[in-house]
Amino acid sequence: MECEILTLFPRMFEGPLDESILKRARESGRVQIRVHNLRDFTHDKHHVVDDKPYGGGPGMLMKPEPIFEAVEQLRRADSCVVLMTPQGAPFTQPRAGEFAKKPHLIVICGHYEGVDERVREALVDEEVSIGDYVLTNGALAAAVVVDAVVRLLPGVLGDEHSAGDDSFANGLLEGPQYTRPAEFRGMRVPDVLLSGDHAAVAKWRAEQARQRTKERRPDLL
Ligand code: JD8
Repeated sequence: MECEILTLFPRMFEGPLDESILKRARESGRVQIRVHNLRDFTHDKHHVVDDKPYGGGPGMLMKPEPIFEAVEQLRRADSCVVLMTPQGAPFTQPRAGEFAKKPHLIVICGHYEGVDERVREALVDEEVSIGDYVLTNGALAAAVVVDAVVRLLPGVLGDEHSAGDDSFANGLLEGPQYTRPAEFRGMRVPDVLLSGDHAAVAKWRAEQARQRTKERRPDLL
């Protein structure tokens, strides 16, 4: 997969995309992620990317020209153009799976109070939001989307932890998990996990997952 990120704050992506599994995915060539500064797509002397909203109101909007310039320069016939916005459809695991099938993603991070509506009308295929809380801009949201998508690409996760085992992959939360020691400060690991009975372990885990989901996220059942 190839992925272009359009932002006014390219450095906000340096940490998240350069560590751990995403770092290995990039180094192995399974994904190419390029972060572009929208300011580089301006032509005026002061590289202006924002302007006041018509009709008045607080704050500034992103001007359409730099975003159009960037998308028109980067897009191909097979591109999917995604806009991060609080008004977008909820970004969910099924949606991550759909994005993972696209050969080319262009993710536009909004900034300021948002983007000129003509960006949506003319350029954007999908508008998504990562949740019902207010971020200062779309950059961290875009990093979340890219993380969730890249780990689903073939070969990115080793088979030690395949994406099939995840919470949400089966629509349930994961139950409790333990590692050594078998007793820690008087707290024991459940006997079934030490029993070596794989069928009993699977049954226990399924029960625990269901119970935890019922308690914490009944909306998922
Ligand atoms: C894009 C600007 C901030 C939004 C005024 C200042 C996503 N789940 C999410 N929460 N917030 C965002 C998000 C916030 C953004 C932008 C995404 C661009 N802002 C603005 C409107 C109200 N603040 C998001 N995805």
